[in-house]
Amino acid sequence: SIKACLFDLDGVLVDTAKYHYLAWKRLAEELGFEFSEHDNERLKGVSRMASLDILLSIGGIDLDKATKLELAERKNNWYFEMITKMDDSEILPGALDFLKDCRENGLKVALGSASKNAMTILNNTGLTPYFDAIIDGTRTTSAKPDPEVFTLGASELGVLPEQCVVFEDAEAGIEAAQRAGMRSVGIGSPISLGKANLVVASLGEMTVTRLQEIASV
Ligand code: B16
Ligand code: MG
Repeated sequence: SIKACLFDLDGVLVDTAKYHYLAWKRLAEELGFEFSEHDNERLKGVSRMASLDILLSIGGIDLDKATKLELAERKNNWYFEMITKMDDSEILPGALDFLKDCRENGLKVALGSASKNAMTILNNTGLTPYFDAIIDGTRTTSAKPDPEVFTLGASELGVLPEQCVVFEDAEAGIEAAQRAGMRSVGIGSPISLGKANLVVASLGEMTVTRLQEIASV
């Protein structure tokens, strides 16, 4: 049976994509090109430096490593300024209730995020106490679709991969779950997340009962 739930952060528990977008857009404008919300979809779930590479390819700009590190840091400073103002009103619909439901039913809960800013976001939204383990971008060396973030989460919780369900909004995250040998629930559209065991529009559609149903497939 299912013993643990592993949650992605951006797009599953909170919507920080809008802040990432504003900060990347500002950087693009300073570099002299437009960056649309449609372009921003390509950055979801992707690490900071990989995101910058995608952004620069959209602008047709080639830069050396040192300049790229400097630009990534500037983007992050703008982003950080925005997330320090976050509060619990920015938790996505159904997320808090489902986290509580998990804990009340004795399930272990972990975070599996690519973000190096995860702790700031969890603390500002008051979500930190809901987690038994927190694996974020400061603790991993390989990005999703590599399974590292989830494998580490399961081992820290003391559960087996087949006892875990991963909640993800990004295709790369669903692939990471599969490579880790875990079941997955996609949050968003069945078109892009079709490989998940179940796809829901938001965590508002999830219950622990529904979770155990996934375990039988
Ligand atoms: P940072 P997740 C990801 O969070 C975001 O979806 C992605 O857009 C971002 O580039 C990445 O974190 C790194 O974030 O710059 O804060 O380290 O979806 O894995 O929770
Ligand atoms: Mg995400």
